[in-house]
Amino acid sequence: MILLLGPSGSGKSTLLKLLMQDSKQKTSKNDFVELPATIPTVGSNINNISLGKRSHIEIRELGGSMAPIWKSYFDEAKGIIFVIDVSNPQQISVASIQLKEVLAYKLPTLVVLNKSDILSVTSVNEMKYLLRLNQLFLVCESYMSVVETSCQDKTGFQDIFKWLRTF
Ligand SMILES: Nc1nc2c(ncn2[C@@H]2O[C@H](COP(=O)(O)OP(=O)(O)OP(=O)(O)O)[C@@H](O)[C@H]2O)c(=O)[nH]1
Ligand SMILES: [Mg+2]
Repeated sequence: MILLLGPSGSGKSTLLKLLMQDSKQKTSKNDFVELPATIPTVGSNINNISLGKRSHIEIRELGGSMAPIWKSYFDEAKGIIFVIDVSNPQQISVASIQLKEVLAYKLPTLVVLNKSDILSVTSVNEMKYLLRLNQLFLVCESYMSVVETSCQDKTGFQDIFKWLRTF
């Protein structure tokens, strides 16, 4: 089981829905998609993602509002996808603190810089700087990967599938 974590509204449920759709029927990058409707996740949201050749992986989203009890799920997890909304500078300090807590578990972790399609006053590079991603990478390089994504045009989706196939 892979845990899908990150602050409220960063796009976890949206990503999960679209990954599931993509794993069923092949759509290509830059197919501009209408984002599926989501509501804030209360509790958790579990889905099986097919990875082809009869293999699949279970992904469990825990809503951002459940952050105080995320840690009770870490024992069962093989890896973590941590989703950050890079268009939201107001949430960056929360995201940064949560990410450090998550990385302390030393599980394979994919940091997803989502909503890269939205032009914000703070650029994606500035967000990376504010998250101290380079410094974190120096310490956590052996188990941490980073990908920029957009659920709007599926940027980065192939990299997420590639990471999932390493389990
Ligand atoms: N433009 C844009 N909007 C996105 C993207 N990903 C998600 N959204 C929107 O962001 C909002 C929140 O998305 P959710 O997937 O519900 O967020 P969540 O992380 O599951 O939130 P919680 O369950 O409350 O923790 C929705 O309106 C989505 O349509 C993206 O890549 N680009
Ligand atoms: Mg959700």
